[in-house]
Amino acid sequence: MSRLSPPPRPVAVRGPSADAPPAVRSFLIGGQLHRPLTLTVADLRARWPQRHAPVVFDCATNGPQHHTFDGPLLRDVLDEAGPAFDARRRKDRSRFLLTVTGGDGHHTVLSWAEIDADFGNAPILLATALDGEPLDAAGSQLVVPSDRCGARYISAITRIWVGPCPEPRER
Ligand SMILES: Nc1nc2c(c(=O)[nH]1)N[C@H]1C(S)=C(S)[C@@H](COP(=O)(O)O)O[C@H]1N2
Ligand SMILES: [Mo]
Repeated sequence: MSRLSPPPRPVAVRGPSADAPPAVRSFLIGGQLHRPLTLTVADLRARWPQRHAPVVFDCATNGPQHHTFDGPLLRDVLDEAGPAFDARRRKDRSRFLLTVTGGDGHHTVLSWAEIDADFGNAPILLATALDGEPLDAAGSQLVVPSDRCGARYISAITRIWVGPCPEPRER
């Protein structure tokens, strides 16, 4: 064993991205769609009309949260992706589901009917800004103004899946 201690490590270890611009997060919209999409927050801002939503939601651990969000309607974005249902048939649309997944794996389920103008017509957003701060680096966040609780406000969205509910069968 050497009595010499190992040479000190360099104090400031600069990663390869130290001088690079922050990574631009993109997320996937896939599933049973005619036109799957890969989008950034900048795309969400540039390609669809923006809504503004002051919201309050309750968190089981932190209590009530007050925020404002900006961003397009989830329905408008998904309309461009083209879910593989017959858009003229309400019963066909009413069988579709969505999952929204965050960067930490937290994910939630919505039904198509929640956002469909013929059913729940909920103004659910894909946020481009939180309290006026752009979400380009953090990633988009799901905004569910009609929810009392914050658990579906999925942040750092990485993936949205759209597809039909499997046909229920008797055991
Ligand atoms: N990706 C991701 N999004 C999430 C969560 C999470 O754990 N992961 N927690 C949810 C919950 S429980 C709440 S109340 C809201 C707000 O949480 P925050 O106050 O910690 O931001 O974010 C929601 N979005
Ligand atoms: Mo929460």
